[in-house]
Amino acid sequence: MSRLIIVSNRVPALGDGGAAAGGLAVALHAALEQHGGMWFGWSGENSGDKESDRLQTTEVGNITYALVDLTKRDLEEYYAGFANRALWPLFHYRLDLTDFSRRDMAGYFRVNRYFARLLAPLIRPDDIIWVHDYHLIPLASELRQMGLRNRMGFFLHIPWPPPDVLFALPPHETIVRSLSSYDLVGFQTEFDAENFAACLIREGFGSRVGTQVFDAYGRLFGMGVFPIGIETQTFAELAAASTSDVLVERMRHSLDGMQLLIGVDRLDYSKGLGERIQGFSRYIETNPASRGKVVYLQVTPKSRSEVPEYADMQKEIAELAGRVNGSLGDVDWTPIRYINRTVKRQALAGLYRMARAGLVTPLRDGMNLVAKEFIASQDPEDPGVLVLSRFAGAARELDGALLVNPYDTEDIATAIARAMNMPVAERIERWTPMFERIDKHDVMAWCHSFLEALKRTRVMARAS
Ligand code: ADQ
Repeated sequence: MSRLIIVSNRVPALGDGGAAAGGLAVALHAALEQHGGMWFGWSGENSGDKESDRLQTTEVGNITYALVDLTKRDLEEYYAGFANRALWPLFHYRLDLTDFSRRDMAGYFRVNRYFARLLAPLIRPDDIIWVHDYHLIPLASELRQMGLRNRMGFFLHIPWPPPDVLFALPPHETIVRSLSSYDLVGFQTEFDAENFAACLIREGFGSRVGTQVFDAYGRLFGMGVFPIGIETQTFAELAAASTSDVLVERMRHSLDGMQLLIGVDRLDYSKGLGERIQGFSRYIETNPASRGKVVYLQVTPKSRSEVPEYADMQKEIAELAGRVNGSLGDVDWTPIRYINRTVKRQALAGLYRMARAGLVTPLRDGMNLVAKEFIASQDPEDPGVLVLSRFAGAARELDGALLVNPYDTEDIATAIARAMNMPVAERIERWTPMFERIDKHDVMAWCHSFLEALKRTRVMARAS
């Protein structure tokens, strides 16, 4: 069997099967164990001004971890710069937040070339290479220029924008051309795949030569839709066993019979936190009977604090939650509990299960795993209701959720009211098919289907 080479910007902690890093890491570890192979990426270390070509390799069973440090400049330009201040906002349709620095752009391509230079000598001719996410789009074209002919796949975890948004990015053609160097490019939803095809075709960069096959820049390559899943059974089991968790017990005790609404998101402008808090506030204003009866818990670890937009938002959201509590709360009732910390998976599963409603209202999201984790964690006899943004990839699959427009405060408020008053029979009817779906299409199935498609793609591309 061919070895599998996984390349991602961050590599999860070694040797724990990825358990600490969540479902995606667990699934990729399982695939690596099955094939044998290597996980290559940034070590997470900043080497300051010191450039080094030193690879840190560790063997754990049949998996090699190959990590590289990046310099302060590399991190500023490649990671905090082009990846997180140009590609991330633009791919989430936020042209207003996109920074088109040419210096960062050059750094992004330079670091991809550097990764390729270190990776290429480690690759054997029949290895299969699977590259993850927007940080590493140019990797395959760099490897091809170094003469590698391996099967290479790419999966984009975030949305792909429509042509008019993408074309605002100065190097948009280089980005599209880079993707044509892969044999298979995978997206989360049909919408993303359609947007990508439209970008390719509208500017004449390439043409469709089969339902899922494109001809561009002298290469045939496949495209596919692979909605990512979670470890559904693990979450369901953790949730069912969570009554013994200390944090979950403390939460239950503190609720003292009040109903819980929950939101769990990294602190990121794509997650729609401000709009969600406004929607909750509107719900309380328009449903006076809910005062003193409900609590909204928002668990939000800080992320990417080195990017200025994130530091600003940190302040904005904390102030907004404080203002709503100040104007709506009472001496014995704080409507919003806003906490900036990570929570262990068992506790998270228990909190999801305790909640009458899960609020997942991103302005734009590739998939959104929290939506699926919330569904997986529910009590089948008394499930909570998912209030879900129509602009999350998960909305394509979770059709028993109450779908909302996350920009519309009234819509969020109305959906919360509906969720809080929904009879148990309707909750079960909505929840059951959603659970069955995410159980069948879990993260292991996702990983398997991408790899199977990647193994088939070249044969298909040649034949068409
Ligand atoms: P993210 O933008 O990080 O992922 P999401 O899919 O919601 O978004 O995943 C977040 C993960 O972090 C979840 O597993 C969640 O449980 C965890 N998490 C969040 N807050 C936490 C907290 N306070 N404590 C502990 N854990 C917490 C990107 C894309 C998504 C896509 C994923 C996977 O932006 O659209 O779904 O990749 O492809």
